[in-house]
Amino acid sequence: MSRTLLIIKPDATERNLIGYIIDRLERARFKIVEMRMISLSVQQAREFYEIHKERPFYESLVTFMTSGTVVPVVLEKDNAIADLRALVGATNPKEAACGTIRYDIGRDVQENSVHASDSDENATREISFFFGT
Ligand code: 3AN
Repeated sequence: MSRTLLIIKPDATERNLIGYIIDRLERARFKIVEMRMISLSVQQAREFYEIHKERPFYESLVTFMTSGTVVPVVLEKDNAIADLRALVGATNPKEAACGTIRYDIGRDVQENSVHASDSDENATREISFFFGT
């Protein structure tokens, strides 16, 4: 079993899609291990996305991620990181495969409804960022 982190982003919480996303995760056999509803401060959002700080979309991403409620969720499953990335789909919903969460509900490349850890190292860092474990 391995663990990964998903975040339900403000564009999805605003459209009342928390239950829908959790249902998709459970149907795909992810176990919900921990979950919270929070508002990120600008400082927290900057720190979380520090890896992107030189990218042109960084400030806009921070503004978006602090614009509403977010729901970080720790998930457990065999092959959790790769399986969650597959379920979530490509960054740009217009390029995401049919049947992925971003294909179904993502708005655009920034407001793409969910975040998913992309490596073991980042999953550990991101879980610890929100849950300190
Ligand atoms: P992913 O979330 O698919 O791993 P990353 O890590 O490249 O994608 O980007 C992190 C987040 O930054 C994305 N989920 C998205 O919200 C935002 N983002 C990525 N590329 C762009 C872009 N070209 N314009 C605006 N926002 C972007």
